[in-house]
Amino acid sequence: MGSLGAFLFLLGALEAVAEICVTPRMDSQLVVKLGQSLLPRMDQLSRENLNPSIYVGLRLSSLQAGTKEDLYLHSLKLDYQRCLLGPATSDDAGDCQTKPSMGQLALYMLALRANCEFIGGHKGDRLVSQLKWFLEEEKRAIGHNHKGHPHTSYYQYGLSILALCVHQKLVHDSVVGKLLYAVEHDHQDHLSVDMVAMAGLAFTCLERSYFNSDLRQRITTALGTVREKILRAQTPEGYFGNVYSTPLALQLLTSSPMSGLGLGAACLKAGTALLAIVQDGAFQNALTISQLLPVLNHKTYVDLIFPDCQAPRALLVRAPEDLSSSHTPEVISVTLKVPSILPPYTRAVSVSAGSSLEDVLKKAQELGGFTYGTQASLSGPFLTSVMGKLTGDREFWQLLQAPDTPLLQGIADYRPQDGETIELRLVSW
Ligand code: B12
Repeated sequence: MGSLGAFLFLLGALEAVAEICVTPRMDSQLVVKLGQSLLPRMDQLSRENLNPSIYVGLRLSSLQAGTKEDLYLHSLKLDYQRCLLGPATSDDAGDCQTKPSMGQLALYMLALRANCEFIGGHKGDRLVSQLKWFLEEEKRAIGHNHKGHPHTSYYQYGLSILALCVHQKLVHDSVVGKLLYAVEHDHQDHLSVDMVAMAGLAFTCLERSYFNSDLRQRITTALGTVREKILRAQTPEGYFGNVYSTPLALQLLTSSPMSGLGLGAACLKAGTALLAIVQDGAFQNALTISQLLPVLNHKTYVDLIFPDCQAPRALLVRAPEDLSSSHTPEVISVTLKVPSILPPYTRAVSVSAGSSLEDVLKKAQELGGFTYGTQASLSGPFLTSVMGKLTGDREFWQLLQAPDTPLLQGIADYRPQDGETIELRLVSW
């Protein structure tokens, strides 16, 4: 081969590499730190705190929590089976007031698969039937003309199809068809990056498993659309959507077999931005960490079709406690604003530096003239009501940094700075 030939060959090879979605390797100590932050969460085995996403994230990571991990799965099994299958006796009612949702059941099924179990037997079959029934209900809510919306979201819809798929359970074409339609007709990008990424992961599983063969062409095309939407949503910093949707977006881009133009460079940029912000401590929330850990181990939820339960994983040990002396905390002032009510509410609240937004809300409530309510979720406490005002259908209390910047974290994780104004705004989604 002449030197020109060699050059062209090299160019071709480089181009081929550039088309694969690879992310830079993260410092293993940083990965361990992320894993360690999940350990205290795994000691909390009450109904409200159990989180199947943590188990899935850990099993697809390069880390393990030893017997704690086994106990966690055991607790998940007891809890989910009791709450979903148990008789609704008065004994149970106290603990199971909130039954797992469709998406939570789907995550539980992913957790079982992450332990290389196939759901089966009488109890397992009932759980599968429940998930299929949930999906049928959602399909009905969307309606035959696609004018309606799922009661939950297309995120949970996709997650549920994915969970059934990795357990090799067939889902009716008409159910998959609703998700395909949503992706195909999302011309104004109403679906968030998280939602399209989850839909894409479900489609990838169906495609790889040769399921829904009559829809094969539409599934392949929709996967192309998903990839394009995600690439188009890349921010100048490199994130796909925002920092917290980037892990799922990368899961999708690394799992889909076909590569698009510029994919390699886009993934490299996203991966580099992600590593830098992880280093800065942006990932504190257990759910977001659980979605990130597989990416750092070059794994995705689609790998749950054939999980590798023998893969070596490093044993996590608890991090030594931080004994740095605590000096008298500085007091900061945060202004809380609720314009969506009558009369509008505004008040400056004093809290110690480093307090969470939830601490600010608590303090405002103690001071009087302000009330709020929350509901536990896998992401932490979700703000459900302000001044007694509950949200209507497809409404939520949005958290913003005034004047108009939506927060990227919930009330328990966000820590306002001195002089900041936080607005709680009732909006439709
Ligand atoms: C759908 C969705 C919503 C919907 C939920 C309503 C519905 N009917 O589904 C709406 C639009 C209301 C919403 C609101 C918010 N969301 Co949201 N949401 C999601 C999404 C796409 C899926 C959640 C889900 O269904 N999970 C699966 C089920 C099985 O888990 P679950 O715990 O049972 O689900 C419930 C909770 O997730 C809760 N919820 C939804 N978002 C958030 C955010 C926080 C912080 C909390 C505590 C709870 C919560 O609603 C779900 C349905 O009940 C995730 C994406 C992701 N990657 O996880 C983002 C996500 C969880 N949301 C996020 C954020 C930031 C918010 C807001 C704080 C935005 C804001 N500035 O106001 C608000 C919450 C404000 C509040 N009132 O407390 C971030 C959280 C990042 C983080 N650091 O933790 C994510 C990861 C999206 C992102 N990429 O930024 N969200």
